[in-house]
Amino acid sequence: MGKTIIISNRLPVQLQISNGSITAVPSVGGLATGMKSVHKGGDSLWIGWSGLTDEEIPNELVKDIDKALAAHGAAKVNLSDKEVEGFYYGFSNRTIWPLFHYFLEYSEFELESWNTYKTVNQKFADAILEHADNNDTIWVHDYQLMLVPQMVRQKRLDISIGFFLHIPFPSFEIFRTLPWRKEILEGLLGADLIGFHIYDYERHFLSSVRRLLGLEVSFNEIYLENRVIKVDSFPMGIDYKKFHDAAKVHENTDSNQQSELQQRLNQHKKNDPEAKFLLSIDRLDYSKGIAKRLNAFEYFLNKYPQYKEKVRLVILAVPSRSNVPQYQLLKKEVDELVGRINGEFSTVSWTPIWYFYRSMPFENLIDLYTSSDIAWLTPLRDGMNLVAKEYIATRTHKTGVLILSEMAGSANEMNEALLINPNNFEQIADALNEAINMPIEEQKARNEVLQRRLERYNVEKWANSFMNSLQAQKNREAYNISKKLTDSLLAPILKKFEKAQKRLLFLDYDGTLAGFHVDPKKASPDEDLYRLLDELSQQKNMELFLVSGRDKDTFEDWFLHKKYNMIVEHGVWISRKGEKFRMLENIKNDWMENIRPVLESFVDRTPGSFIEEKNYSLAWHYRKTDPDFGNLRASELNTVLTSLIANDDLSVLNGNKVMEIKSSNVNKGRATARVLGEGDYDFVFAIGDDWTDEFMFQELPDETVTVKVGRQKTQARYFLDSIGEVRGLLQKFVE
Ligand code: GDG
Repeated sequence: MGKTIIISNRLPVQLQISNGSITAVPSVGGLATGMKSVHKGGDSLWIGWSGLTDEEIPNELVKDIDKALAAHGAAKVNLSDKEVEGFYYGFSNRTIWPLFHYFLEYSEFELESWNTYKTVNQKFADAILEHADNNDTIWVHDYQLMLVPQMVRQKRLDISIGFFLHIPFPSFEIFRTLPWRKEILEGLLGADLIGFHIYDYERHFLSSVRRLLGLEVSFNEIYLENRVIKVDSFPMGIDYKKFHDAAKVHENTDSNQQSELQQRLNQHKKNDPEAKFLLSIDRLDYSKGIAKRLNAFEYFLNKYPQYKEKVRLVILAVPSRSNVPQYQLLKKEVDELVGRINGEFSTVSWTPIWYFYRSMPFENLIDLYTSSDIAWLTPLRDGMNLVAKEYIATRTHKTGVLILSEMAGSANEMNEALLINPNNFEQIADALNEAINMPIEEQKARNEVLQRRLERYNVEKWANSFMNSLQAQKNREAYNISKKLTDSLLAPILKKFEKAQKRLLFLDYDGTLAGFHVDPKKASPDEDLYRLLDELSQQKNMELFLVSGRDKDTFEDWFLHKKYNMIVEHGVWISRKGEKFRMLENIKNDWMENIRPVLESFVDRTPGSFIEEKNYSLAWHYRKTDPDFGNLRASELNTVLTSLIANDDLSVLNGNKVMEIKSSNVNKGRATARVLGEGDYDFVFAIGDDWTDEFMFQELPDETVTVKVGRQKTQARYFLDSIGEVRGLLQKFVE
């Protein structure tokens, strides 16, 4: 097994330069801890920016820095002041961050910072390429590096790449406003596995992929020409043990050994044992809803005045991105709000809000968590929110109440918390009241469940389950029954073909020999295809059949003059060597009168869809409709039809963006097996791309060479990735 390469904007170590020498100190952030099990020893490398720009690093220290980083299994990407400005403060934090958190009005679309984002992403990709071998596994983190997967993929087709997004992926309606939306999606699609915190983000992403790139998505898989990408949700956990153990140590520390902060907190508790501490901890970021929370606090104090002098709100706001104007404005707003509310409600013995604008050491964080009766977290949008999880982990006696915004990803797994809508002040005030009065037994019952879950699905589990899923994706091809028809697998087949006395070829048309067109009538054969089919069908000892679901008139137009053998309408009609079509199966079409109005009602309600009328079947096409809506309507139609046709000999075929209703007696499998039975063939070959071709793969005898176009599940023995590859293969039969 190869090594693992982790890539994130920042390295998990902090560089400190003092007195001309350099030290690298590991950082303690969630990601660094979470990745511990993945980033271990000599078989892993972490690539990222060191936090110092080119201008800040003295020339004579460059080598020392590399050495210091290497000791932590890390390598740096060099960035200039200007690059950090355009890439990090610019595109990442003035375009993507606000947009992905639904702050459309804060999102700036600047061509120059987009260009810097591309340049810097390329730098990260180059750093990976410099270190990566083909059997390595690459894990790219977060919104700053969304183009990296594709940049690496271009150079290394077979390398395994995973991507995890730590922030929300917005709904299509928001995402579509980004001028470079396609480039971002294509960048991400370089990965084999794309992970999100929760299913909603996954669903939004898949919807954008379908609508903006028009790619085929089936459940949580995206089908590209030559690869399948898996999309899944992996809710990030915390290092539960670290927080829980720290809280236990804290509990057993003598009061005179405790931090100054803790001693002050104790003092306040002693003065008024009934008073409650409410805590909120966030980076000072507009997505965290700090200003709204302050307004809600004011609302609460007015609605429940009995809590004046009885509750204290402790706000720890960690400085963040202070180069970005929106953050400077927010700082001002929060300063003013705290001042105004404290001015309005303070008494000589009580200040309602304690506001800390700074970062605190871990020890003080634990002081705050363990001393607070209620954690009150109200992000307007938050990918996950780890603070909520950390608070619960430190509650060693299982007391304490968590009030959490339903807009945080963590709300999905923390149903036992009091979940609120951060815009609903009435609800928030009532939740605070409920939390203050919640019986101890209820607090314990809720936290018991929460703790068990957090302990089980901790951050290490998160990292491992992502890596396992990435590995499984890599192995997928190996386990697939259907194998890619490579040159080495093809060689013995060609030999058999050459030696054969009588060959029979069944070729599906749409999606196999020719591409799809929104208007099926326009997908007519090109000159190259005619030439290829001419050469094939004129070979000695060769019977070639085009096998299609298409109507006989179209195939008559396109191919009758060529005298190719044809089976159309899934096996209703057959024509050999230019003869007129005759019926292969004796079937009725009187049912069509009843079914047509049903389809028409779906056409009326589904813009872009239409009915294709064949002699013995009806097809409802929805390739031109909005993809999500089309799929929805298709499953609705399926339900309606299934109940309608229960007693007739009819079946519904779900093809590629088409649903076809036809007699159950007819399918490509039955038709081809019949043809096969009429001769004595020693080489049989069948190829097709969709569900209707599976009938051939099933019915034809085992020794048939069956080939599926595309990587969806199939009964075929082999698969090819594209129409180009199909034609290449047929060309080899000619040669
Ligand atoms: C992004 C997404 C997603 C905070 N103040 C101090 C301090 N912290 C630590 C907390 C916690 C972390 O910082 C904050 O994590 P969050 O998850 O709450 O938020 P973001 O920073 O916005 O993180 C978020 C996360 O990525 C992971 O995927 O959950 O949605 O926005 O661990 O403890 N630590 C110390 N001093 C502080 O003053 N030592």
